Amino acid sequence: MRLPYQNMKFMLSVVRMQDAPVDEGLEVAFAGRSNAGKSSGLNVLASQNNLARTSKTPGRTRELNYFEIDSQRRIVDLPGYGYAKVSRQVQNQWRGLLDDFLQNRQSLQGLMVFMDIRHPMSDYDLQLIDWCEHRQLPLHILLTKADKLGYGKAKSTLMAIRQELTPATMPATVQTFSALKKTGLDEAYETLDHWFQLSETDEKKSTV
Ligand SMILES: Nc1nc2c(ncn2[C@@H]2O[C@H](COP(=O)(O)OP(=O)(O)O)[C@@H](O)[C@H]2O)c(=O)[nH]1
Ligand SMILES: [Mg+2]
Repeated sequence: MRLPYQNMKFMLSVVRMQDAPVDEGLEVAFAGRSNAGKSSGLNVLASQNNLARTSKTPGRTRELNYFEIDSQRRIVDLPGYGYAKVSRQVQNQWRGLLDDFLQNRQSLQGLMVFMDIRHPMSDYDLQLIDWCEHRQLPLHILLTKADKLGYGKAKSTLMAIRQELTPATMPATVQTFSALKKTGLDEAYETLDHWFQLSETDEKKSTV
């Protein structure tokens, strides 16, 4: 367990930015295709089993889901994308919401992009990276479900993605992660602490 993330609470879901929490304080967005492992990642980072609904039925989420860490810090789970089962109209709605969010949200400190390590850098992922580049917003990629690959293959995928990020002009980092095996947690926390402006001394680790 790790403070302050274990204090995370669900705040609200919104389908329009007008309904989002006041654009103050510090916000970090979790993004990625449906089924990439965002909800599982969020649950593990918060040390809570049912904070974010994990689902074997992909593509359900059509809202921005807000989670509060403390009065100044929030995580927002962005709508997934990449499954063709929804209509073009619904896809356009998601796209409009994401555009609005990514272009205008002032409290946004960084984007964590979740990618299944077996299928990284989809078109959608590349668009998210472009958004970061455009806004000069820090990017951190979690290569999820690393337990699905052997060590060597996971490592070579990590190196290849790191190489692909070298031309980026914003801060851009990448790591391997497994919600199942709980690996890569410390690296993810370090990035979050940095974006949430939690200094070394504020950072409290619980041994419970
Ligand atoms: N093996 C493995 N499966 C995972 C891991 N993380 C998520 N999954 C599975 O991947 C599926 C999608 O996960 P979910 O967190 O709902 O993805 P989301 O759509 O991005 O929120 C679920 O069946 C999870 O159990 C992981 O680290 N390892
Ligand atoms: Mg989810």
